[in-house]
Amino acid sequence: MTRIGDMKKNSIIVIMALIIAGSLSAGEVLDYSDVTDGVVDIAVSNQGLRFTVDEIVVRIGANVRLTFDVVGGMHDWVLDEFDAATEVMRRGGSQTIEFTADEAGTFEYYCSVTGHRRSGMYGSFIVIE
Ligand SMILES: [Cu+2]
Repeated sequence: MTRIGDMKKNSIIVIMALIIAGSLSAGEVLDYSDVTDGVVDIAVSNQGLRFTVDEIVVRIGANVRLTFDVVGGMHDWVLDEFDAATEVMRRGGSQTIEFTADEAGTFEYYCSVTGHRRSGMYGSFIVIE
């Protein structure tokens, strides 16, 4: 193989690595720490074995209304510390749950379908004082 051929191959590998890295960090951060009364409406979906939201920040005492839409596969959204969980739903499923974030700290929400949490289907739920 020529040197030019090797360079082409290397640049293709670099481009593919960048695409993969980009898709892994697709989740967004939702910061509602400035909301001190009323309801915090949060929408989460999935992209393969990832939630579309990586991190949610709310103020302590926030009344959270979270809607989880499943766009592919079979998933749920679970946050143990606040007894908050949707049912396991298939593609097209949507459920809205409500809970009060009455404890400060950093908690982890996840999908309880076998293997999904380990595969990266989780995020941080941060409650600040
Ligand atoms: Cu899942």
